[in-house]
Amino acid sequence: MIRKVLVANRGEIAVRIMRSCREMGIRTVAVYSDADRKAMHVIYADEAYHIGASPSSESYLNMDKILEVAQKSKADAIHPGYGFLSENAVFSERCQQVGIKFIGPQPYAISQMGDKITARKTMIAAGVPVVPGTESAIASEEEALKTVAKIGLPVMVKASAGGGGKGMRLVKNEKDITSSVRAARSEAKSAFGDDAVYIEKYIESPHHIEFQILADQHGNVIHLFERECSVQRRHQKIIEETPSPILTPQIRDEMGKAAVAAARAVNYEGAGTIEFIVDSQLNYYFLEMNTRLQVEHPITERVVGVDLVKEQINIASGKVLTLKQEDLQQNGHAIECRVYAEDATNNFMPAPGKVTHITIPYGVGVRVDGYIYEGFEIPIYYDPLIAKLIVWGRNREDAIERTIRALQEFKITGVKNSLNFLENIMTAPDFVKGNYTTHFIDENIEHLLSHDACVGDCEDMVVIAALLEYLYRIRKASPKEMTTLKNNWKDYSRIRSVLKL
Ligand code: MV4
Repeated sequence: MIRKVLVANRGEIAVRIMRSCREMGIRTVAVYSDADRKAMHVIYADEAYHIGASPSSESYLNMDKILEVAQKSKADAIHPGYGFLSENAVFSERCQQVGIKFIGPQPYAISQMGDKITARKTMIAAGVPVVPGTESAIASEEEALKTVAKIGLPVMVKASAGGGGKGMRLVKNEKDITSSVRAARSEAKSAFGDDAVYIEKYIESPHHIEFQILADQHGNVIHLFERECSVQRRHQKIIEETPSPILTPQIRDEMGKAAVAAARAVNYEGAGTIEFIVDSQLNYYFLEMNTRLQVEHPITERVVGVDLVKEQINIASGKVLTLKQEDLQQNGHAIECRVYAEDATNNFMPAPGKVTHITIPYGVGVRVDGYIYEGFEIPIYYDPLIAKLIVWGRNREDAIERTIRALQEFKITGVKNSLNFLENIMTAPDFVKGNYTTHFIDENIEHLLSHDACVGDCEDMVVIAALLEYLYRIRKASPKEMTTLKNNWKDYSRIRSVLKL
C-alpha cells in the first residue's frame, strides 16, 4: 500500500504527478533546489524539503540526498518523473535496497534498454523489427566496411550508450566510413565512458511514432496506441498528436503487438514507451525504449481515457491491471503543444526570466499542464518547458482549430516564449495535411519564422500604447482603420519593428 510519494522532480511534471496522488489520497513530498524555493511543486506538495544548490547535479540528481529525504519523511515510494533520475538503473536499485518503491521499471529493464546494442539484440530475439544493421558492437573498421557493403549507404553510426539523438553520425560516402566509426567511438568514449558503436541503415525521411505500454507485476502487458512525434527540432519534440495521421488500422495493430512483445522481452513493469521510426512505405522499426513516463503522455490519457500516473502507482503497489486490451480504443484526436521559454527568432535560445503576466486558456477540450504563476522567476538551470497545452477534438481538423483558439487565448509576458511559433505550426500547410516527417521544422522554417515567431518580450500594454501612437502619429489613421490594423497581426509586428520595440 502506497500512502506517501516523494516526487523526485520539479516543474509541470512534479505538479502533474502530485495531482494524481492527491486524487488517490496519497500524501506528497516535494524536494527542491535553491532556485526552486518558490516553485509550484513546493507549494502544491504536503511537505517539501530543500536538497541543495540550483545545478541539477547538486539537487535533483543527488541520490543520497533524495533517499535521505525519502526516509526522513517516511515516503513509501519515489516517483522520478522524466529526465533527472528517471532512467537511472542505479537509482532504481538503491530505492529497492532501502525498502522504498521506485515507481518505474526494475533496474534490469532500465539497463537492458539503456544499452542500445543489448536492446537491439533483445528485440531481434523477440521478433520485433529493427532497422537493418549490425547485431552486435562493431569490432573493427573492416567489420564496419563489410556491414556497409551488405546494407548499402547511407548508414548511421550510433553509440550503444547514446540514445535520444546523442552520439549519432550519418555517413553518406564510402570514404567516410572508417573515419566516422573512429570519431563516433571516441565521442562515445568521452561522453558515456563506453566506446561501443553499431551501424544501422539510414532511414531517409522517417516518422517518429511511439507506442505507450503498461505492464503490471503479474505478466499483463497492454499498449495504449501511438503518439506521432515527428514535429521536433534537434531531438527536442515540439508537437505530438494521437492518432498518427499516417497509420492504417492494420499497421497500428501490428505495431501495438510489437510494442507489447518488446516490453515482455525485458519483463517490463510500469509505464514505458516503444519508439519506432516509420518510413514512407509504413515499414516500422524499433529504435529505442524509454523506460519512464514521457512528457507527451497526456495526449494518450485524453484519447484513451486513462490516468497514466494512477496506473503507474497501482502497478508499483502490486495491483493487477484492470484495463483490458480489447476494451481500449482511441476516441477522437489530441494534440500537445510544448510551450517553451525560448526565442525562436534567435536560434531557439532559452529565455529564462520573470513571468510578469500569464493568461491560461480554458474551455471545451483544453487541458494545460504547467507550473508557472505571475511573478515566478523561471530558473536558468533546467529545461525551458513552461507548459503543455493538450487539446482534444472529435477529429484532427477540430483538434487543430481548437488548438489555434487556445494558443490565441494563451498569453505569457516577461519571458520570450514559443506560443506564436506553435500557432505558425498549426497553420503550416504541411502540418495541416498531416503527412509530415522529422524534417518538418527544417523544411518549413521560413513559414514558421515569417510571422511573429516569438512573443512575450514586452508587456501587452506597451505594445498597445505603441500601436496607438503609431496609428495616430505616423499613419494618421481613422478609427475604422485603427481597428482593422489592430486585428492584423502582420501590421502589428511591423509597428513593433518601426517603433524598435
Ligand atoms: C535513425 C534515423 C534514421 N535512420 N536511425 C534520432 C533520435 C534517436 N532516437 C534515433 N534517431 C534517429 N535514428 C536510422 N537508422 C533518424 C533518427 C532521427 C530522428 C528519429 C526520431 C525523431 C527525430 C529524429 C530526428 C533526426 C534523426
